[in-house]
Amino acid sequence: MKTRITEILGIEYPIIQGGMAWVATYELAAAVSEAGGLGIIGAGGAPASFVREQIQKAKALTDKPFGVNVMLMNPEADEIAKVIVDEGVKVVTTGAGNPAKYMEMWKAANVKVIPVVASVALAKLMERGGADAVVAEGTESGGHIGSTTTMALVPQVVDAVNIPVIAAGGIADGRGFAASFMLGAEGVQIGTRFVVASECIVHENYKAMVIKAKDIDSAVTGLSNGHPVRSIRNKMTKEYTKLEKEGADFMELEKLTLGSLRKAVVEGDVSNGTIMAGQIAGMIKKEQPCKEIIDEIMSQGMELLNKQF
Ligand code: TUI
Repeated sequence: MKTRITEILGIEYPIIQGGMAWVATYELAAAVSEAGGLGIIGAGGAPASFVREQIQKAKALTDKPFGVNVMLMNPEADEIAKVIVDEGVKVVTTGAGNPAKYMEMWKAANVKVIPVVASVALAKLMERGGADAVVAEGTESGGHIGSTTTMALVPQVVDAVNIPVIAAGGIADGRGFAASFMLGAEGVQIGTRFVVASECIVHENYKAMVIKAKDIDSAVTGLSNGHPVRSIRNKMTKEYTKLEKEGADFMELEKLTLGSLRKAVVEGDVSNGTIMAGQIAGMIKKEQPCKEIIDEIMSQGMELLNKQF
């Protein structure tokens, strides 16, 4: 399958793995790239030195292109932006902010820049700033989210920009893949399904929570401070919501979330930790290798796209 996305990125299938903080390590990124998609290392809130090591370890596992996601609220985002250039990373995605101040440096180094956006306005701004593509991410996604659904956001972004659009949010199988293309996307970004990939290093308790989750089991915290985050409902989200109602200050809440994501991913503490996952978790039933996930999505997706009604 050839789209502007496979061409620009030099990949076999237009499937990009979400750059999930703590979850998307070099093991997962390398496995997705080896399987023909685009693996992404999620820099999340990590220090620049850690991100450099992750990049070097991914290079040791794959010769195929992979990317790095820069979470723009990371206090070391400036340094990480430079590490990406230094290490010759081919693709960068960004989240939770506007990457305009890094665009010139990345473009000069021939890094493909794909900002993740949750609105038409930011998509247009990014196109004007020289982005190679955008990920239009709907509110179905896990983690930091916007408010518009994938179904409504993707066609509006497709109409607003000339660069290729990658759909994200609520996509986990061939049906979501085919639907995205019907909306005008030229690629998909998939996060939650890769959380349960065999190569994903999250704690088995985290994977079990994603597999166990039903359609209505996610909660959105942080709406009151303008930084909404979707995760699976548990003791942590209930406590966070209570603190929010009591008027806790933003930085206090932010620290709580970032620290608790690590708690769930690394320690497997799924009651005090944050289990970031999208609404599609309810459909994900088992752990599988990345190659199997990608092959399944592609064969089901292509069959649907070729179907005559
Ligand atoms: O970034 C994401 N998803 C994320 S980042 C993350 S790490 C984190 N953990 C705890 C609290 C906060 C962050 C977990 N998941 N997705 C892409 C995305 N970007 N969704 C929404 C946005 C976004 C939001 C506001 C992009 C830009 C924006 O403002 C633009 C501006 O002009 O500042």
